[in-house]
Amino acid sequence: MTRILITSAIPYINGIKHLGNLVGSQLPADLFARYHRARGAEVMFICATDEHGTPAELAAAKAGKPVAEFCAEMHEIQSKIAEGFGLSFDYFGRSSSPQNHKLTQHFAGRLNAAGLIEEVSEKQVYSNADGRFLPDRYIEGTCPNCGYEKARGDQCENCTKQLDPTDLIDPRSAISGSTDLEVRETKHLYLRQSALKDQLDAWIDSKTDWPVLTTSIAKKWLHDGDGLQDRGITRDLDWGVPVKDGDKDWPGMEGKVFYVWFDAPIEYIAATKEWADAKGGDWERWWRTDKGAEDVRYIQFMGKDNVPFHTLSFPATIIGSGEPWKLVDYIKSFNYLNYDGGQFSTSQGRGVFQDQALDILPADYWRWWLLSHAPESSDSEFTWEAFQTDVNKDLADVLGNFVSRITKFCRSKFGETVPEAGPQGREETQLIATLERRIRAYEGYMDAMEVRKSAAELRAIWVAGNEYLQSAAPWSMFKEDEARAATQVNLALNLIRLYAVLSAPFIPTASAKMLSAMNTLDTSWPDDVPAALTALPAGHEFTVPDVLFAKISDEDRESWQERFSGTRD
Ligand code: B3M
Ligand code: ZN
Repeated sequence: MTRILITSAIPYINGIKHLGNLVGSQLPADLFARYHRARGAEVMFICATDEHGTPAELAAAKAGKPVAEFCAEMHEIQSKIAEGFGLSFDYFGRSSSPQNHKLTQHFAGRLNAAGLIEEVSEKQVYSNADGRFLPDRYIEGTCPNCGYEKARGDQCENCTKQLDPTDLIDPRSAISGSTDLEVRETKHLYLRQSALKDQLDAWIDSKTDWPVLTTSIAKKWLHDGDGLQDRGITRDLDWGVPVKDGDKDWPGMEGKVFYVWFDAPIEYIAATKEWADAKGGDWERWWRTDKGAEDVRYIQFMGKDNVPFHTLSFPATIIGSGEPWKLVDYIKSFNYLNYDGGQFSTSQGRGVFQDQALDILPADYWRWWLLSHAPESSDSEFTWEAFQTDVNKDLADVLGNFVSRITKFCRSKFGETVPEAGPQGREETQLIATLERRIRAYEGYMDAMEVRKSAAELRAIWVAGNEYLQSAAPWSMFKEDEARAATQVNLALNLIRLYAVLSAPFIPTASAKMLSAMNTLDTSWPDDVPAALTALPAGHEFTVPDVLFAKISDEDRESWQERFSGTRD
């Protein structure tokens, strides 16, 4: 049996995420996890909250809570929201877990033993007003690479360049805004990524099937300027994984913690151990190539700003450890989703946040729209008009209408029972040929993780059924040839089950409703399309479902547009 390990970038704990975060990692990861499970693969789908670093400290301070308490609460909130969107994680871990502390310290110990850690006495920004060193995100300033004025000390979100705080031009404290900063001496650990440059370069070169968005970002950081730089992996913070050399203390590193981007990807592994500890499974057969993971296919999902860490830094940790850990096989990365002419922004509270989205509409509406507009080849844009138009057309007019029309018609003429099918005519043969071609194309796009093309193909599969119904018109046929109408209805009712199975990765709730209305537990994949269309035999009872998708009215659209035009506090 095929085994597929899927990880989604782990969202920061600092607050509720917007829809852009959802479509850039967790949602497509869920799409493929559900698809591969439906195709019979054994899937391990892992996500977690990213709880360390300055984002967590800053958010906890803003909420007036101790950081550990803030993280525990926010983890619960994010976990409920993920459930609300139907994200089918096998485990939703926490990077602050004891498992991750231990594993992170273990990797640091291995890297040190391999001579890949350097102790560097460096100058760091100290804020006199705040009475502390200001790492990463505690400092804002102008990006030396692109001139963006709100670059953070760890990375410029405009041009994706990884930065060190001292690189910033005109730096200021993100805590107090103070510019009374001075540079002081402090000791830190560096991961000697440069020593692994050739290995990483060859590894990236071997990934000829990766999206260009992924490899071009990796190549840029490998070759631009002076090439791949060593990275500081420790910080002067209280909250985080204490710096240790395996299980031994690290002289001179007392009171320091590992940098959040060092421990966050390790959490993919640690969360699988959290899963094993909580549920009693074997985590090593997913992660250790000496313990069964050599035949696992490992796929990561993330937004483009996370790519440098996943193509270079995390692989450097894995390769540098000298241990047989599983390396990623495929990295699917995404551009940004914009909001109504600007950017979604967590810090500025701009756009629609995940809790608000679920407040106004069921998850499937969002899942369908976001996935069918996934920012794959370029940034894409959410507008309320497009959302209303597409959802009404695809979900209500095409799929919803198909289901409601045929179940109601059958009820009125044959009762809530699948009628007898006679010999098929030319229209049925044509429909089945179209479905076969399109279903194989859909599988091809899903296997290739082409999100938009998969959605377009699924839509076309729905449309084919609607067109068939339109031209077969059993409601007219019934008057002249009842047996022929029965054949058409039999086929169309079977098509509802088929649609439920094919659509479940995109719209799991509606699919479950369709299956339950069709009174079947048969979710088998249509490897053989004609056979799949006889799954519900004559005499099989069903019920007419409630409306699957209500249309979004102009009034609703306008009121949401108004409500989400400003910023959230
Ligand atoms: N938390 C950034 C983000 O949420 C970061 C991802 C970590 S993946 C190991 O976009
Ligand atoms: Zn920049």
